[in-house]
Amino acid sequence: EDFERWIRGAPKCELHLHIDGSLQPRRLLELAKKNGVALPYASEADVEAACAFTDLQSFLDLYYHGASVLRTEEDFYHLMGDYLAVCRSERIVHAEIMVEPQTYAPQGVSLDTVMAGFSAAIDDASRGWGQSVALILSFLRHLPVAEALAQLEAAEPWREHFVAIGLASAERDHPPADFVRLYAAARERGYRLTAHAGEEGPAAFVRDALDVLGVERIDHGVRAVEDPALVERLAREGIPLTVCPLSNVRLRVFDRLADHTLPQFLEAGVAVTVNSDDPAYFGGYLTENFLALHRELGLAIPTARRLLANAIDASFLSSAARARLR
Ligand code: ES4
Ligand code: ZN
Repeated sequence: EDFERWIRGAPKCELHLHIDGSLQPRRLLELAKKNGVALPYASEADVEAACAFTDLQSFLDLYYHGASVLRTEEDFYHLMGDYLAVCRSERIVHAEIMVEPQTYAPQGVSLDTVMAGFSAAIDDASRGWGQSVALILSFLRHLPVAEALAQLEAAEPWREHFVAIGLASAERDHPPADFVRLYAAARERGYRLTAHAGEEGPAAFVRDALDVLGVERIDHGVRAVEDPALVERLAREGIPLTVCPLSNVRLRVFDRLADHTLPQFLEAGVAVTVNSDDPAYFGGYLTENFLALHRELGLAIPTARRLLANAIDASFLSSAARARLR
């Protein structure tokens, strides 16, 4: 009761959110109808029933199918606007949001269409209630590095909107080393660097994301526990992990939240943060992730305060902007 009231009111940062993962079932069905995209779901309940995933790939199949309903600038405006309205109501004062242009390319949707809609929604939220947003240009690792490099080039007209690059999608068979050239090019252009690693992939992928790609923070990283020396290194070097508890349970990284290794990382002094990943598909936004940790792992207010502070420190904001959030 106390915890719930406190976490709802506390200012929070979200560092790991795929904008397509915030596509709500109601909006998905509405856009599918409007744009004439056939979906095997007739109701919101049908979509929710399809969210019983067996692994990352079974989720990604639905996720990319879902994102294929987005076609016009207005569609992208609503997608971003819906999520930023959640930020306002949940007191997520700063959000770092992954945008994945390669997801829309098969439908022939240009980056100009995508970014015109997203940037208009962000302008409205920032002028409307002072919402703070940073975008992360995220690449799909199941596609060739040459395509990612071409997309990085194509994003140049929108360069000022992106603070960092990221790497998402199927981790198995797509190791960090495949993307050395992408990360070198992005570093040269002044992007901050993050990547998914150690979600379904092994601890070695976390190490390679650090040593081969040079990332500053790790998305997920939970399988780093399999290598105690690596956990110690994450703590020593202050490498943050953007952990997504409800995502990990839905994608069967852990059978139950009670099995989650977040407490071990905290105990080891790793800068863990809590995030929602794909909240429309995984059963809850950021607040719900904290509430689930409270219920299933006994997360209490002092530790949750540490997690919230970690997220401010781990953000890609300037030091002045981070100081204002503290
Ligand atoms: C993702 Cl949970 C997760 N893992 C990897 N890639 C993703 N894209 C969207 N959600
Ligand atoms: Zn993710």
